[in-house]
Amino acid sequence: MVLELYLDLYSQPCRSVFIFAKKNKIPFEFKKIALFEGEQYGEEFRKINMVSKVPAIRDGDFTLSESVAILMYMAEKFGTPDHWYPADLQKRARVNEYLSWQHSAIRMHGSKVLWLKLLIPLAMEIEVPKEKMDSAMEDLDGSLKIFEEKFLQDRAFIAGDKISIADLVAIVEIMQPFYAGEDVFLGRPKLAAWRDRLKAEVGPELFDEAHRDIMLAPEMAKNLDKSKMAVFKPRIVKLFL
Ligand SMILES: N[C@@H](CCC(=O)N[C@@H](CS)C(=O)NCC(=O)O)C(=O)O
Repeated sequence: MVLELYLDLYSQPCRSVFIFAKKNKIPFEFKKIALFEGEQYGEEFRKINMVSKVPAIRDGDFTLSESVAILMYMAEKFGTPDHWYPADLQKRARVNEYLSWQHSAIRMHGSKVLWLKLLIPLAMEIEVPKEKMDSAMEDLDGSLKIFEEKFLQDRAFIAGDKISIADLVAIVEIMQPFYAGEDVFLGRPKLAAWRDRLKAEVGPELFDEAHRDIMLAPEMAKNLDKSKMAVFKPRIVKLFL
């Protein structure tokens, strides 16, 4: 049975899993879980991931959620080139360090900007107070500064001169506010050069294929059937407003 990947490419952790699997020619079946259609809450998907979140995978009778765990599982199971998740103790620790930090930093701050800038005002039709947006941008700026100064420094990639799963996890999150209309690369030449190196390494076609949905997020947010957001509204308002 081929590996099943349950994904929606609007979701940033799904994009890292998708890019990694495709780049490494891991055979898989793409099982789309349309988040804005609420498909994550269906009984069938709950059997794969009872917390109703993507990405998730099924490998025979084994299921797994959490993008970081999935990336590590695929790297180990399919024996991908060492640089993705290096065996060297300290290089691996460098990758793990970033993966441990990002959840409550770049991930949280980048997706908050997307929700405040696009989905809350356009898809939920709730006005976002300016101070909320300013504060979200301040948090994102702070995380990006740490990313450049601590995690990237003068290296080509997070773990050194080769790309790793940490870089994939980072870029997909950073593209979220970018496609919401915040040019986070402007005035950050180091970050922009890293993005360009990463895109060249992954391959621009694959990079763009993974980002095709989120690239069109502003249009999607405008045209989305507003009733579909009702299921997310209480949680999103509590989290971000
Ligand atoms: N920590 C998880 C986060 C997964 C997650 O939050 N997925 C979101 C999309 S980015 C989701 O499926 N949300 C659906 C929902 O909450 O209804 C990971 O890295 O995989």
